Amino acid sequence: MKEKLESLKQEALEQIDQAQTADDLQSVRVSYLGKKGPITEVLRGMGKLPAEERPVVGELANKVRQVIAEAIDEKKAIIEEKAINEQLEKESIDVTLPARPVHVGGPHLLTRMISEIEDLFIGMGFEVREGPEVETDYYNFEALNLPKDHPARDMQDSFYITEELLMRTHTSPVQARTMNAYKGNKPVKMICPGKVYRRDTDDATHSHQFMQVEGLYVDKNVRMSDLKGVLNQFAKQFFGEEREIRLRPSFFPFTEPSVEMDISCKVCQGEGCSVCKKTGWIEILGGGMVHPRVLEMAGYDPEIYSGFAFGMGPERIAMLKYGIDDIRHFYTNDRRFLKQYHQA
Ligand code: 2U9
Repeated sequence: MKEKLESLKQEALEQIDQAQTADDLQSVRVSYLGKKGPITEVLRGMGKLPAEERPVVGELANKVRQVIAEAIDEKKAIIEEKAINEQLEKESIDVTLPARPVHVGGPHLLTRMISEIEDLFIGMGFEVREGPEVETDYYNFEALNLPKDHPARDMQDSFYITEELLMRTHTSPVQARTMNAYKGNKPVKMICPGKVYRRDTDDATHSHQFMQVEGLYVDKNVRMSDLKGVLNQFAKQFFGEEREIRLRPSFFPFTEPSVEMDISCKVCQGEGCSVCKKTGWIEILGGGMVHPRVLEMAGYDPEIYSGFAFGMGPERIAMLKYGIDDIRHFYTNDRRFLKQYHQA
């Protein structure tokens, strides 16, 4: 019996030694130490042994069982460690590889233009206000001296939602709403940047949706010279100290008199070139003294109050500043275009 146990032990240790996987070990465990295994069988058959041999064989069988179990546990730890090492080897990271580029976004060129314009006007005491993009016919047209029969109200020119509601065609309703809210008895000094909508066919210089920044200053004794001073300050700070401005007579229904402002051409210093169409001047905005009827409709007495207003298109300004030849670049989001104007 002793020899049998001894040879079982040797056999099991050899198989443990040869085991490659946790499964191999498990089958060794089942076949040698399981309920139907040879050691259990020896223990079961002890009853047939002479009484004096029983404790010796019993002790030996338990010892063999213990040796095999310990050998299995030891080998199991070795196999597990090997598996972990193999996995670590497989998953190791080459820290010397160059990192994948991270594409960092930044404010859109138009967003930057608008914040620069805002900063300059805030510096001159203007506040920034915003308003709804879906407007009533009253605030978009009527309150701005564009009566029912005015050609600008043609259904073909604006995106109407109902007879009374449309996508605003300019940001001027924000100014009209602000004056109304101030109830005709306090000064208004504001600019309003935002999106506007017109039913146009998109091409290099037209877009059915574009941006505007408009300004309004209403107070007692506001004059045309104040408009000229503010716009001159803006033009010099935005385009460069060396730029000159000039005002030309123009017409808008909401201002009287109305003007358009040009800046001297940077490319030819006023000599005349292809950029300024040989005039030496480039048009950048429109403005004028708020029409007395507009003041009146908003609750301001035109005998006491006067004001100036102006409007500009940030796309046009950016196109002039950076020589961009197509307004659609602002809206098609081609990263090759956008990233040229990224600023950290
Ligand atoms: C109120 C009264 C008057 C706003 C004005 C302009 C002249 C103007 C255009 C320039 C290019 C818009 O971006 S653009 O298409 N705007 O020329 N805008 S005066 O006048 C107002 C506004 C509100 C209550």
